[in-house]
Amino acid sequence: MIFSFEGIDGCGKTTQVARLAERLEDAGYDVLRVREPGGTDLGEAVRDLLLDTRRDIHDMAEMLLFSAARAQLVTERIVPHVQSGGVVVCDRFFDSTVAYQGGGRRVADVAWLYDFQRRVTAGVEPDRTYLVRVPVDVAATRLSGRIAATGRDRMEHADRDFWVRTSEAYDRLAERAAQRYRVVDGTRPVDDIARAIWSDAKELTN
Ligand code: Z5A
Repeated sequence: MIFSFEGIDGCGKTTQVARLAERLEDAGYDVLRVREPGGTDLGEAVRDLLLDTRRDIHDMAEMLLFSAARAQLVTERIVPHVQSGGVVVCDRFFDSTVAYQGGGRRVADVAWLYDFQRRVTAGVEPDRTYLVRVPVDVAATRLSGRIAATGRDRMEHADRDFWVRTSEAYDRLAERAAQRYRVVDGTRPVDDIARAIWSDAKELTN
């Protein structure tokens, strides 16, 4: 069983990834929690490349780097864990590339990119994806404290239109893959969101 969490930066998905992973562990599941890009030696090195503000990365190269990190993560960690009966909770998965590089950067046709991602993961896809949805300005406000403290990473230098396009791309993905997606209102209190997600996840794992 694979769960993924999606949404624009600052939507609160990492908070919810931790909550769901805890609930699953308490219920006795063997849980692998991973983030993208990252989760493997190669993936963490690619993450450093992608987020480093000193690097000028072409949009197509960016898309391929996110995809390369994902291919490694799927083969090295996700597939073995699922095969041994465990549950995987992903902080982002291939929908991030479709939304950010397809919708935000407009690097390639979204339908083509979606299809390409199925090849990157050799057909592995989440059983459930939670889209934590917040308005772009709410997300920006939430991130402002961290940005003031540590500065923006390379991806966070994009302008507001990029975030709006990315957010809209997520909405289209959630419509297109409605069976897999559940959209949650990320402006609600953390505990309420966690409860709604657990109620759905519990059903799915039973
Ligand atoms: N990216 C891409 O372009 N293509 C891809 O294929 C992939 C990724 C895989 C990864 O950055 C960047 O790479 C990201 C997308 C891009 N870039 N951008 N820009 P990352 O891994 O460093 O970060 P992230 O995944 O985007 O987000 P994050 O920093 O982990 O934040 P979050 O998961 O959205 O939110 P959070 O950490 O749970 O919460 C943010 C703040 O809000 C924090 O202060 C919380 O306490 C607060 N919070 C959380 N929930 C609530 C609620 N419900 N109410 C009020 N406040 C809340």
